[in-house]
Amino acid sequence: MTLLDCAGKPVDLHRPRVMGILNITPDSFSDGGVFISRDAALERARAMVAEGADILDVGGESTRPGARAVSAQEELDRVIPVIQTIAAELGVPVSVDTNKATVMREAVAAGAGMINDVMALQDAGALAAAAALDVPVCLMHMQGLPRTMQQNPRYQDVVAEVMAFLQARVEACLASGIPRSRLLLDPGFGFGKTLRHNLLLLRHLERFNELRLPLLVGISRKSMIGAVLGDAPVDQRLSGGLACAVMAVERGAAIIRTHDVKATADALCMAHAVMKCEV
Ligand code: 9MG
Repeated sequence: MTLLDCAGKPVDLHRPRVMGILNITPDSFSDGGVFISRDAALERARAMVAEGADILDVGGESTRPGARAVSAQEELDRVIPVIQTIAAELGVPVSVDTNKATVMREAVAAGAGMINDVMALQDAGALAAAAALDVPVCLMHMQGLPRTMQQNPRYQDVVAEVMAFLQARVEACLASGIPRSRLLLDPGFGFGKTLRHNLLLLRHLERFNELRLPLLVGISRKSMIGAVLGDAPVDQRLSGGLACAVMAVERGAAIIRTHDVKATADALCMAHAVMKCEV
């Protein structure tokens, strides 16, 4: 499966694609808790598209370790006006980053063409909501919940366990009427994983190809990069993120979710040129 139909906006996965992150959350912008306006979000979205974003992922609830949950209404108030505006004005598909059934429905009605769910449709009503919406869904693995997930993550074999979880979620989707052609998988870097778990997942990412679904990977600016680079602060993690992005596409990742669109698009373009060059 190499073509995603995101509500009429196709994404061809014959080459690695870039998903730009547009977080509409107070802790995502250093603005003292004031949400970005619709205009500012549109400007940022336009800039990411100009830099090479193939999809924009709009989220209204932070999933960082320790983040507090927000109500569905709060999330709707944050994301719906932004999705309406950018879906109407820009040619690229908009993905909604949510685990709530109501937000999925309203976001798709507002123009979103994809669902990115870090809870892999496990929340109440999410499977049924996604089944009723004709858009691709990214199922991500997480051990625990964002508030506590980094307290003591444990696995016997992280790669096998994450794969088994994703396979079980694929089966749940199929049983609910979501076809394979609408599914993507994500091992969930940083979600209930130690540094070693994250490194093992990236090193062995090609094993996930056994599940025969497109892989989405998000490592951009995450703490695993900071840890490897000697406590590098968030604004010093770009090179590490690019190295991880290239390793991920070499191992089969189809989409890289990132804050740093231009640099990632260039790195993936270079990696793809090397990967497709044959004697
Ligand atoms: C919302 N979000 C934050 N990190 C993410 C990741 O690694 N993957 C996906 N699919 N979503 C993420």
